[in-house]
Amino acid sequence: MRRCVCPGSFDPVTNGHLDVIERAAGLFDEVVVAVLVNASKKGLFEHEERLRILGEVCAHMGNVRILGFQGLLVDFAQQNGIPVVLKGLRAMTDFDYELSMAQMNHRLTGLETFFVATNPEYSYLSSSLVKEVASYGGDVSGLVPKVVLDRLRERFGGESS
Ligand code: COD
Repeated sequence: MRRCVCPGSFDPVTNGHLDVIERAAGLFDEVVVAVLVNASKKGLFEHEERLRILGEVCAHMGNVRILGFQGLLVDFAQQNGIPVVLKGLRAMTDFDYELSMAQMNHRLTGLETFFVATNPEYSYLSSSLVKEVASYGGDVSGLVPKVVLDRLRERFGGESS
């Protein structure tokens, strides 16, 4: 069985993340979306809520599982028998950091990293920009799933409906 992991913070999940997960689901038999528990950084959304939202927005993909993880990604991948990380690459600004992580992960356990080029529609999109715009009441519709839009509206109000 061909398996890959799509890791991230997903705070919150955006349509850019979903595009990558959907493409991964078309390429692999099973996709594990691994949601980082970052003890040192408090997210806007609690870890449990990020898991729940991802479960909801990925429910139409029968071969996608959502799991939390902490510690090193290579350890999580090894424990779950996953040989490949699949990531989206947005721009040259992503490249240096993603390349060094891919090389370090390969050195640690042989974990391979595959990249898919971001959909141009989402190439500027990040969770942090979504949070910033929504926090000032800006409109992020079309950039995040409806369930995230609703949560942002509850949190910040504004036009994110
Ligand atoms: N278009 C396409 N892809 C996108 C987009 C977009 N608009 N936005 C995000 N993505 C993809 C990218 O592949 C990105 O890597 C991934 O989604 C996750 O994005 P975020 O922002 O949710 O998550 P990050 O960047 O905070 O996640 C970083 C990891 C959790 C993957 C990383 O820190 C990690 O592996 N941590 C575990 C500890 C570890 O092993 N450290 C050593 C690494 S060598």
